[in-house]
Amino acid sequence: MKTPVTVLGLGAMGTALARAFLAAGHPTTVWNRTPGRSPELDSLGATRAATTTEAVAASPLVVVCLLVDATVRSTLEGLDLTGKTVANLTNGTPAQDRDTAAWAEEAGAEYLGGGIMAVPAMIGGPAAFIFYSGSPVAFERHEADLAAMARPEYVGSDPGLAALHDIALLSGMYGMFGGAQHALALAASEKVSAVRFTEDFLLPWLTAMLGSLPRIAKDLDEGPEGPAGSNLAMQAAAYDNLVDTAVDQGVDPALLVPMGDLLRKAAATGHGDEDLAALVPLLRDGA
Ligand code: FVH
Repeated sequence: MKTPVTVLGLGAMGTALARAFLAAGHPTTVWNRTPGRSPELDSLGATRAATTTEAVAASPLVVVCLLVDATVRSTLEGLDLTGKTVANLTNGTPAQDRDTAAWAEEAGAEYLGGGIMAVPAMIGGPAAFIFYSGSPVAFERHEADLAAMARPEYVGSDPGLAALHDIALLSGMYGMFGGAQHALALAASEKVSAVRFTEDFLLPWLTAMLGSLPRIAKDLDEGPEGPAGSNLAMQAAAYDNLVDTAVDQGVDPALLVPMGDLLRKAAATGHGDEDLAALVPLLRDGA
């Protein structure tokens, strides 16, 4: 028999997680603040708990997927978590996860912080993965159970590390989408078809540029291998044209400006002949 699991929170993501557990044959108890949400789970075999006490009592593994960290704390407040593994997949900061871990352990639980790298439709599919950090014992005990939702990636015993990985990837994603949205606004300023621009040019270009990420990472870990192919002094000089074009076309340059400032700072502080990897230490400690 598969491990019984409880899912607290039946928003879009919690519902997808509960569905995945049911599909994998786990006895699944669900609870949501607003009763009756996601009625399709009933016909799939979920057991609805009327209270959080009932929900937590039903399973050794309690997966929490609520709106924000404060919601998690108010939902779990006062519950006896003795002997439970709490896998908190709610988006939060590393500091919030460390605090919530200490608090949950005080209430008797073993705690795993989590970061879901998927949208609901991807849950249970091959591209989805979830970062975990915190109790190594709890992770080892439940790794196979957690795999029903998405590939589990354990990143360390510090409960804040999963959130750090999650937030780092989301930061990269928003930078990427911000850049793409700016490009689309420029294209739209001359009534260029968004579909053609995206499919024929933007996507292939961004895909090709993403191919340089491993080289940037290697430069960071091991130091630059050779002279920069696209030095930062050149990039800083050319970057003014990006901002000027945005202004000329009536597009808000707000998303572009900080990168220009950083490139100029790099050039002004002796990194002009280096490659993009040199921006990472500048961002981290201004060096
Ligand atoms: N959906 C996504 O694409 C992303 C993918 C990556 C991970 N995130 C994070 O997952 C958490 C839940 O997100 P969600 O998509 O399920 O969000 P909603 O559909 O808006 O559902 C929110 C649930 O939270 C419950 N809730 C809100 N406030 C309270 C409260 N004060 N007390 C108890 N529960 C609360 C809400 O309940 P109800 O409104 O139905 O009563 C939903 O169950 C989130 O951290 C994402 O960042 C999703």
